Amino acid sequence: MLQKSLVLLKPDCVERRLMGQIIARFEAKGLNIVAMKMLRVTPELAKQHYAEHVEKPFYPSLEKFITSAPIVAMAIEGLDVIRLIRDMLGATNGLNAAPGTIRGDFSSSRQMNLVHASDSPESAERELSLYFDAVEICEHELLLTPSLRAEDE
Ligand code: 3AN
Repeated sequence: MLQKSLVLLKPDCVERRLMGQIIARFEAKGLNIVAMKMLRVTPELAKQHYAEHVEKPFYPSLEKFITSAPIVAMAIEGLDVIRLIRDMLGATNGLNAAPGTIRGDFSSSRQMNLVHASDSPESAERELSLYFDAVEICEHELLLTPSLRAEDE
């Protein structure tokens, strides 16, 4: 099933100059980046994005981190892409993430885990609308799609 996921390259990713390497992994996998922008998350946006965590004791530290430097927001499209990107990221805590995953290869932290990605179709829809207007999504089919998967996949 063709889906879109909201992916954020977090402040640690931008500061550590890992943006290119991580975007390259999504491209190499054959996923389609259909929107991308750099922005600074405001405390208001942080509270909306992390609505499920706002009441938790670690929230102030999480908000301080996510607002500390610019991030890059992307909408990435592909078959089963919500699960697929979560698998590519690995476990939330970089210390537990399997080698070969993005966090497993680049992060040793629970908070500074480099990348966020939507965890369900419902959160993808909610999160995409927080970061992008509908007109900012550049719907296009890659010309090389026939080289990436069969017509019936
Ligand atoms: P993921 O980014 O894998 O979806 P979430 O949504 O569970 O993980 O957590 C988002 C962020 O909230 C984490 N990157 C981390 O900074 C923070 N966080 C989550 N759980 C905890 C916790 N138990 N203690 C401290 N921080 C946490």
